Amino acid sequence: MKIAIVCYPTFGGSGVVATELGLALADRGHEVHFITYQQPVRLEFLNSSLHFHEVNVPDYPLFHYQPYELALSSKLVDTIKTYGIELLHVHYAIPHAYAGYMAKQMLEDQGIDIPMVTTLHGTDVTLVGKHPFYKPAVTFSINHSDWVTSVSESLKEDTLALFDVKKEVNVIPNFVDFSKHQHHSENCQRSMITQGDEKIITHISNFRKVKRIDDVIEVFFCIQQKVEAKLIMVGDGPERSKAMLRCKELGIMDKVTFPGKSNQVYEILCYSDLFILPSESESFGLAALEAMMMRVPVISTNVGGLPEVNIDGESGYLFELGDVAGMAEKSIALLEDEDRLKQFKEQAYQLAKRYDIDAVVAQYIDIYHKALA
Ligand code: GMT
Repeated sequence: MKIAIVCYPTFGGSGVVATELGLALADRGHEVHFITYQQPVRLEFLNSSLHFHEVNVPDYPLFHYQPYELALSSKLVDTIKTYGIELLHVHYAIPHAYAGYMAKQMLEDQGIDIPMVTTLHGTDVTLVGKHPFYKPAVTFSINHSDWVTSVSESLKEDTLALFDVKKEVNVIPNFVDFSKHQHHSENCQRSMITQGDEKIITHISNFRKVKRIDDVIEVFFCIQQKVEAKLIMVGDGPERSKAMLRCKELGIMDKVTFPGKSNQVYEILCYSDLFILPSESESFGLAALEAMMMRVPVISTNVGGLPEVNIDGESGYLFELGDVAGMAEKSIALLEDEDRLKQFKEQAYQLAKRYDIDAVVAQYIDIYHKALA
């Protein structure tokens, strides 16, 4: 199949899933064309099966806002025609499903029928999409997609509750590629971060408000009072400088590192003992799944799709939103009990296997065949 993928090219979960899916499709003999404003971060190389087409938005002083959707839909029409693309898969409804629908209409006008699959990732529904300014356009785009997928049962329920959806929403979860990252589990460079017996706690996110970065810091503050530990805060975003300030106020800056956006996520997870994700909303929690694949137990809230991924008492623990004391108490108990920690690490790894790439990519391919039929 010749497939066009539209996604955000950044470190965000939806961009990572879209890129890893495209790479997996190319591995399985399909021709994949990424269409976005920048080469996706995980798309390191291009070849005859993997193409990247940049969407340029020319600056024009008349426009207060430059029309990205317009440029994207024109680029889609052009690329789909030039390469004979058979199917369009858009990740994140805003504005991709909307631009995709426009491209479909323009192509239909020229006698070309291209099916569109829309994957909903989370904030395109739960935070941004439901805003009255966007809701009519998001509802329309979902209802005019040929096939719709969501990354968890929880996101499907939210979508059906928040929008007047006339389409079936198919759950296809996020995934991880065990074979690709197996080598990251060997020879962990723990001495890069600690010389002693300190435990290593990790958080990875885009540092948006929804991630409750303050809670990560507060939980760690309690942990380090009882257990020798270090905290690694991977990623960047609006809450990062506030988090650094809070660490200074609490006098723990020497125990916390902020490496920023990193391509070494798996290397860091390799030597991590615990992963903290106290999000206010999380449609799936790809970062938690990646941690589990790397044998890192997860301390998370029980919101959104997180209880589908992180199994309470097995791969980690789940807490009510904002229960910092509870998170700290269970983290300390786990970190102080070497045998239990070892058992949780193994259980996290085994539970992550439910989301191995092969089974999940097969579900997408199945949807593509149905869309083409
Ligand atoms: O987590 C983010 O804020 C980024 C966001 C995105 O769209 O890039 O992630 C969402 O999609 C991921 C991939 O499907 C999910 O694993 C994340 O849980 C989801 N984030 C939220 O719902 C907050």
